[in-house]
Amino acid sequence: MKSFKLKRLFLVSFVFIASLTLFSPAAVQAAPLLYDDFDGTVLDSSKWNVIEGGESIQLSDGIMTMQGDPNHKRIDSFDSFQPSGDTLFASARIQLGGNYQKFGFRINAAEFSGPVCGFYFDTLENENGGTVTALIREVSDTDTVTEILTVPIDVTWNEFHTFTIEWSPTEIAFHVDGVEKARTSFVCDTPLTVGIWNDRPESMLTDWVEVINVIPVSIDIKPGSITNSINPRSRGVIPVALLSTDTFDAMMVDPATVKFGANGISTSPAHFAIEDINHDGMDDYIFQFRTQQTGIDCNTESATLTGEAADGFIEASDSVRPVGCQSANNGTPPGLQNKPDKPDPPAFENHPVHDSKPGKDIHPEPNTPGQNKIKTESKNK
Ligand SMILES: [Ca+2]
Ligand SMILES: [Ca+2]
Ligand SMILES: [Ca+2]
Repeated sequence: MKSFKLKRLFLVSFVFIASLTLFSPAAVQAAPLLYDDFDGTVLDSSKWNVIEGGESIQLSDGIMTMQGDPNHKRIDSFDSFQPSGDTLFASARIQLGGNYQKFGFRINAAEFSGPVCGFYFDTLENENGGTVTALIREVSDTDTVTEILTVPIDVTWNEFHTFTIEWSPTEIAFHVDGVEKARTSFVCDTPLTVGIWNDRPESMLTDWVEVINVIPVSIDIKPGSITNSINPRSRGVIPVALLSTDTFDAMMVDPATVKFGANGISTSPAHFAIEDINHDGMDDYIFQFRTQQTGIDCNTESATLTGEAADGFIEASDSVRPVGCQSANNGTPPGLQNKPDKPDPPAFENHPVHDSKPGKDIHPEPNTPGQNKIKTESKNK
């Protein structure tokens, strides 16, 4: 009898999950605005305009090498780009080998006259090598060059790194290997090309270049909690809601492309479900990510969700507050180590969810240790 009921429950659950799977949005592929993996034997002349030194540019095994002589070698994208509400991300996987090697939007703004801007990574001339500088330069009507940002960043040369420039309508940020290194408010409203430049005999190798458009979306880490306390040592999962709005339908996102994390690390969801999390009449996604795989540590202040939708890539961040990080013997009374978080609702335990690994049960992240302690203590008094 009991076994029959269990079997029936299992069957009902299976049908429900199967039907959810059937009605999940079809896999969508967001197309980059520019992508070149440098496969082939010659530079793709539909994507790149060789400004100087074309004879020094070679393609082999999926790598573009700029080498040869001390003259300028430079290619610019034929397309120019400009963020319009969304944010542009220009990335390249590059191996630097010498001074004066550059990647970015309108490399060397200084050589243009009139009001133009340029932002790029530049190895500059330096004595020691191994530093790339995040640069923003603006040239005025009177050809005056203003340096908006100059931030040296240590990198190892003769190794591949991923350099990314994040260009929103109001800010520019520089990332190396997924970690943000510099950010400043800066408005540049001219469409710009993406360029690669090598001005020295040392080789500069590029594995790929990509420019993508990212639609800003809204997420809620730990729905129901404002502080979003997370214990980085937890073996549980972190619930993250991807919310629909009047201008964005979360259902257009392919859940298979969603990732979440911090500090250059990200992970795919262990579970997901469709539910109107904020009760506004529009379906949202609720994802659960294994805490241990998110890269969130005791110094993390925010975490980011990324994914692909039908008409572009999505990205959103929300704050996190690491808890349970202080050692037990640091002199702080345990109850004062963490302010009590607003109690989280039992949330998603009662809702059917997709499970990428059937049979494995993952418990939602328990309340923070500080919170439990305070509750227990007040009960005992
Ligand atoms: Ca390649
Ligand atoms: Ca929250
Ligand atoms: Ca909703």
